[in-house]
Amino acid sequence: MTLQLHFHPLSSFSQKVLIALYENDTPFEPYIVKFGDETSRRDFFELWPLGKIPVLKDMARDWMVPETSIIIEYLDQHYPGPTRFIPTDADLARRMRLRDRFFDLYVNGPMQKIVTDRLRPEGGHDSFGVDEARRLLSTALELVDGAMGSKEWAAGTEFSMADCAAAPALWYANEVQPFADKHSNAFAYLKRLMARPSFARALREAEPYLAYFPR
Ligand SMILES: N[C@@H](CCC(=O)N[C@@H](CS)C(=O)NCC(=O)O)C(=O)O
Repeated sequence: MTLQLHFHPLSSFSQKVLIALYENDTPFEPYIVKFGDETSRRDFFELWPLGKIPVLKDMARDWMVPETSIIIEYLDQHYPGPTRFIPTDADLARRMRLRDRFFDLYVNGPMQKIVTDRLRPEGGHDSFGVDEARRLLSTALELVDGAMGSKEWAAGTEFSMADCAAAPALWYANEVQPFADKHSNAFAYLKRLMARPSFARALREAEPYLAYFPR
């Protein structure tokens, strides 16, 4: 098969790319990266020394593509389908990219900080960093709530790359800092994302691994 995705079903950034692939029924060969398995870990670090999943490999074009936003732009350019992820208008595209960055950096980022701190060994916790992450996440959720009162999707009326970023980021954020009561617009947006078949499928596929999520 032309496309290979190196990923893990539980990983929020992997889900961001899975949504893009499932939106357009883009065929790909799945390679699950198991960081706890020495061989799998070594193989993946050989492919991408930074060790961040997911990574897309395009065997037909001989390209290795890391970084979720770059992967989705690559898919949009070389494997387009009915759902387009980048608006054609340059100003709208830039605004959409800002939202994609927002969800990656200010929702997914602090959410990951909170989750990964739970996995640290006794004595290795970073409570200052976690408090800071919680404050950043609260501000970000407040901004999402304000923005989503009048919009269906992050960039307006069309589903885009920013929604691929938002879906797993908000889903996991709601696990670590439930926001249904405080931010009803943001929560209604999360519900719309969860009803989207592409994200519903990614969530279903993550279910068998949820026991590994540190609650
Ligand atoms: N900026 C990267 C972030 C990817 C990322 O942080 N992936 C996490 C999983 S959700 C990861 O690989 N974590 C493993 C680690 O940091 O050791 C992207 O957009 O692809």
